[in-house]
Amino acid sequence: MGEAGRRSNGGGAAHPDFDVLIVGAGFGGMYMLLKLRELGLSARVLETGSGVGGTWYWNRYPGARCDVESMEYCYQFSDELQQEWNWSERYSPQPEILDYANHVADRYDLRRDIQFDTRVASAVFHEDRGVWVLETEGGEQLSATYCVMATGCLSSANVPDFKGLETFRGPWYHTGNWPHEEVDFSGQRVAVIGTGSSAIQSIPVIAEQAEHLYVFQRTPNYAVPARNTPLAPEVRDRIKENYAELRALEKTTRNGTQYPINDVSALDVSAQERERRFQAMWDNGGLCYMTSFNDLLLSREANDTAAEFIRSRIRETVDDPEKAELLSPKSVVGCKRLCVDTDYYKTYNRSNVTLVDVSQSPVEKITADGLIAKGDAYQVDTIVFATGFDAMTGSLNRIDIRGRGGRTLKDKWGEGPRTYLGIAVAGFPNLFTITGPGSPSVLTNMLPSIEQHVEFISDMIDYAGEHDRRTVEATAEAEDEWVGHVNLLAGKTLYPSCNSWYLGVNIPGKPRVFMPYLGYQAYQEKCREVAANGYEGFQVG
Ligand code: N01
Repeated sequence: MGEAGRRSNGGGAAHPDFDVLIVGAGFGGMYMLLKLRELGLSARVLETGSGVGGTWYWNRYPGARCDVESMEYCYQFSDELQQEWNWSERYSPQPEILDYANHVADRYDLRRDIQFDTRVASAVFHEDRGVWVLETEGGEQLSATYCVMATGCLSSANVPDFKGLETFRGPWYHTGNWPHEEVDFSGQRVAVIGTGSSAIQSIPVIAEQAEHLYVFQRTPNYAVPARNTPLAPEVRDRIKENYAELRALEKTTRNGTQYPINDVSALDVSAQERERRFQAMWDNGGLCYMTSFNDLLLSREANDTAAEFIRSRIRETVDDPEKAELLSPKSVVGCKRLCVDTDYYKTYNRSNVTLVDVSQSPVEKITADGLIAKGDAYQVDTIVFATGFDAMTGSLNRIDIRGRGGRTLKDKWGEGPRTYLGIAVAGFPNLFTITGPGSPSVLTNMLPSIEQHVEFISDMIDYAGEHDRRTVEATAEAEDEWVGHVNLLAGKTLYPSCNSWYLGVNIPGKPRVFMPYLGYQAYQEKCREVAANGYEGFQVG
């Protein structure tokens, strides 16, 4: 048991209420709670929703499923848990992932330390007492030595400021904040705004139900087929028998999945070999398409070959050449997160689907019974905003977080997020972020990245307790160096070349900074080194 645990008995005036407060009961918050319990520490999780699951609790839109394969997108900290759970499809649908999250919560009796229906409004570090005081929107105050933000990377839904939205008579929904009741589009005219991953998953399903679907596309996106299929029990059992090997392999790849990159330049092989390789990845399905060659995100010329392969598939699939052209992106493939689809492009062959190109002039306004774009009125019964998220920093910035000297995190991050390892922020002692900006997070399989962060943070808290220290804080030097390193790596790639949410460009006024860290293995190695050197770069005081 760590020293912090031994000291805490909750509630007294001189003592904080808990050793640790955790914000968010998604996969990060749940595992954090479990690890802290193992250390004998007292912890409480504060969660806005009425249940566990985080992103999978909120993103209930039709067709929502994970774009990482089920057998990989799950916890690996317990072999019993891995062995007892049976995924039914290659890519799990959202309801099954939510069932899994609930199963984990039941199995480890997590709910007794989770306070649901509680949104945290502020988190303030009291320097005199060395404690964090969190205040909920309901006015409740809770204190703890440590505060862990498990608030998710894509949790702050973005509904752009469309003129006239308040006048719309019908219902409207955001994919990232979907109702818990089933939404039935039968016989309705529906507008979907946006063509990112969420739209690409939901459009084919909505089109099957709706009387007419209008898709408002500002920028086309690249999508590769998922090739989703039921998981045959013998396939699942074979993976389970070899889970240790699969997990070991994942630790060696660029994004923490089973697909190693083909370490050859796309430009060093013949056109035939290139085509063969792209076709093989296309036939396999999923995000592994970007592993076809090692320079797809380093060389524009190499990238063009991968992009053109997808454009050819779009032209083959979409009957109307004009529509096919509109649906064909011209940007760098993979610069925005690649989308994984089931029948997305084919959906545009349906007579009840209209593609509205708003690339040159935006949706002008929303009226009582529809939308106006390019001077034309579109009458619709329902609007679906598939307009994305204020990614990586949004869910942190909407909490009033104050560190030393009362400085707000929002102010500190005014020019873009600054962290050490995506885990800690100088000036904000004992505050940790799970998969925060500056860590590989969204560029990897999130589950292993979450587990690695949780284990790093719990080990560090335990280390501080064992050494009878009460504060753990990133030094300004370590933070500066890390921020410089994150930017340097991003600058060597094609990632900064498009307007992606990785850069924050989708949110008006947000500084253009590439937020995730590029290099899953190098990152893990760095974290191991930092820990082995007594948490180098942190002041444990
Ligand atoms: O959001 P996005 P998303 N007028 O930001 C458009 C993860 N995810 O929810 O590109 C008109 O990608 C915007 O247009 P543009 C995944 O990591 C995972 O789809 O800015 N259009 C774009 O087309 C993903 O990358 C899964 O020009 C407007 C769209 O809205 C991330 O979440 C499933 C507009 C937003 O696309 C975000 O995906 C789903 C406006 N004013 C999502 N404003 C998994 O499988 C925005 N748009 C795990």
